Amino acid sequence: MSFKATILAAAAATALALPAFAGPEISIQDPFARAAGATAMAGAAFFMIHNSGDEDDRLIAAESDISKRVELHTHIEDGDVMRMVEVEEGFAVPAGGMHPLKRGADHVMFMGLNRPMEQGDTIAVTLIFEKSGRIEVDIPVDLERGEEAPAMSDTH
Ligand SMILES: [Cu+2]
Repeated sequence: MSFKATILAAAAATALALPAFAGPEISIQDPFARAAGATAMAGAAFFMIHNSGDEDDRLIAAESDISKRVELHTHIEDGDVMRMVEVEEGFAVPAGGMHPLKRGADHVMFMGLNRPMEQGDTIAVTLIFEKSGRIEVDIPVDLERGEEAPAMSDTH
């Protein structure tokens, strides 16, 4: 109840501060990346996408020199196993909303690593949005994070 009230108050304050703003307003929060395993040829990045604007947007691609390919992936249930698939249409971020990328769900996938992802490294990633265009993010490698998620996201 009070949490909701806080959000409404924050939204009202933003509207007052930016009366003329129109369009999506994207910010990336709490990013981290990890290798898919100790000797992995792949890795993934996770973060929260916020859209504080008044228009929907969509993450449609990502680029980085960490790997030969960078794809937008999600996990789907295939019988009793989880399988990763590329999401061609990308991830929608509604106006005034957010879209989480997290382990076992939507993520940015690095395939064919050009160098190992070491704890403490930072990976420069360009996120490409349908309307907001290119947004550069420095994503810290944190191999110890997110272990609460099912380990099956490490199996590919
Ligand atoms: Cu993946």
